[in-house]
Amino acid sequence: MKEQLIEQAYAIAKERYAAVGVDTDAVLKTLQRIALSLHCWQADDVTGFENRGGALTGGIQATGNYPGRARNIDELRADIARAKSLIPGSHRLNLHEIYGEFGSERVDRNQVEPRHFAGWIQWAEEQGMKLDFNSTSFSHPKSGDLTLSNPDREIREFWIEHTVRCRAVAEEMGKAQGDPSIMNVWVHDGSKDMTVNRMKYRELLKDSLDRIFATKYDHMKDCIESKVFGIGLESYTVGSNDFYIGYGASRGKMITLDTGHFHPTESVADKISSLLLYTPEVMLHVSRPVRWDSDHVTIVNDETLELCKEIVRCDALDKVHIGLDYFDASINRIGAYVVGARATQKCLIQALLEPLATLRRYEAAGQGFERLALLEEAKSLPWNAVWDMFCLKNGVPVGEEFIAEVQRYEKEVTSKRQ
Ligand code: RNT
Ligand code: ZN
Repeated sequence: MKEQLIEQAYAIAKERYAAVGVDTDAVLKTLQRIALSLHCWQADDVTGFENRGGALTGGIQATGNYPGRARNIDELRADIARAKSLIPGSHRLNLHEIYGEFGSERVDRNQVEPRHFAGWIQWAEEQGMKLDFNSTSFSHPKSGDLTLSNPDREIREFWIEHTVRCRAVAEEMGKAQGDPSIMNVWVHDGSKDMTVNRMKYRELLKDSLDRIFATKYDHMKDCIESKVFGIGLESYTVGSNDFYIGYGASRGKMITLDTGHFHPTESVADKISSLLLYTPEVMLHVSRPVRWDSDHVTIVNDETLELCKEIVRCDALDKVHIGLDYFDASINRIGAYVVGARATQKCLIQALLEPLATLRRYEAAGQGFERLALLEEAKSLPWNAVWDMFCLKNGVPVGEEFIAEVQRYEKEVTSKRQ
């Protein structure tokens, strides 16, 4: 009965969309091809497996202490697999260096090797997931306020070595999976109070990056992520937006746009078209800033919708890689994965269902009223019927049914963790 209802609703939606020149079957096929890169760090509040017992540093914070955090690799993998089973489509997994399989070995950041990720490579293959990667400069005794831009040569070399090794790990991942692993470099480097050395730290960061990227690889791609400020580093960020755009454009590197890393009224969606003219591809960290870079769970909101619409309007689905980046420790963590991933897909489906050809025809003819009217009408076209069909086709719970699944996993698994 339920299935029949979904099919009936889809048939009506299909006709309704056809009337505005949109092919819903084609949209379903396109959405099927869009892989989100799921961030591994939502399952354990960005803790990782180094067993240092240290706090999360580097200007980021996971607030809340909802019970059930993944405490080890097996739990993290089980949680990700569970979340994945409730998200339609095939997706990637984004690992941070601190999630390596170190066992009882004490492996410092400048000692990491591809072998520490062999287990992940194997697991990901079994799961049908491809891996992306991140160097980790936070939560370490040598993190301080400055890493790759540190004037202390020894500390700077330590982090250069770390990042160089991380690229070698990403290369191995890419080779094994027959598809480039995308490696993100985000460093928190900055200053709490005013600095009189803005240029000096940026010169050092530029030099470190040049050294890090000196090795050319064929199976990994680099991306670089800016931000406005970190907690405790409010006055100056070495890797600002301007810094990385200049660096990326001059070196042909991908820019990572984290939706929480800009001034609150700045449109991240508007950046896609400009970046794609000067940099080869774009990486996204889809998040939800609340008053600041708070990393709340992504939801369907105007910002995420506009972002997805821009990707489609720029015809850039193959050039924009969509990763998630949030960490809410105050609610069920598996549920947080599912809500954020599905919200991103709901925005994508609305973007794909936009009656773009007609809208562009209106615009070309200077018909501003008609363009505005259709944009408004498009908001209430039955996209949810197409979304339900997508879930049904993918064998995942339709609509709010996934809530019970998350609750069941909580009862059976995560609530038993101390
Ligand atoms: C921090 C950046 C960065 C991190 C992850 C854990 O502000 O957004 O991407 O969230 O690397
Ligand atoms: Zn980010």
